[in-house]
Amino acid sequence: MAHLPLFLKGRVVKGFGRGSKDLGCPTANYPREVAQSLPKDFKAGVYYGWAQVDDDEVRKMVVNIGWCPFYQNKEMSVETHVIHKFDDDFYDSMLKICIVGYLRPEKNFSSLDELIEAIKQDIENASNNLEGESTKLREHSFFTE
Ligand code: ADP
Ligand code: RBF
Ligand code: MG
Repeated sequence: MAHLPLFLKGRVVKGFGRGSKDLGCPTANYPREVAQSLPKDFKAGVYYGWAQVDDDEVRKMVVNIGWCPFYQNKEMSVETHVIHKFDDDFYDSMLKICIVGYLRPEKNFSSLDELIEAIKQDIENASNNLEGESTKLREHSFFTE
């Protein structure tokens, strides 16, 4: 996959307010500038890698980059689900991510349940793939500088 690994950082902003949290999958949204800063030919889809909220520990994540065909967004968005149970929201925190690998293209679904099922599977695949990765990127100076 071209452009990987890819490092991104930015403040967490309010997203679409669709209640992804209620779907069991809150997604920390980046400001539009971050999406606009991606390489022009970056392929939309679901990716996995490492994430860090402020100077917290580096954790596994899945990130959806694209237009969400299920909702037909007008603008490309970058939303990260950190694979960890947080006690509180972290809006306005600095979120750093390192995108390590590609999982699948964005898809349309005929029901919300199918979207939720797909996301659950993504989280499992991401977690498994990251177990097999070397820790080099997780320990990259990007996360400590
Ligand atoms: P929004 O539409 O504002 O993005 P979400 O329902 O997607 O709302 O919730 C996202 C917010 O939930 C994040 O900005 C963050 O503050 C919080 N949050 C809590 N746990 C997580 C997590 N594991 N991954 C991502 N965001 C989380
Ligand atoms: N939206 C889609 O329309 N199609 C998808 O295939 C899709 N896959 C996603 C995979 C993951 C891991 C995550 C976190 C989100 C995905 N979304 C997808 C975006 C989802 O629609 C979005 O998080 C909610 O609409 C909240 O903004
Ligand atoms: Mg969100």
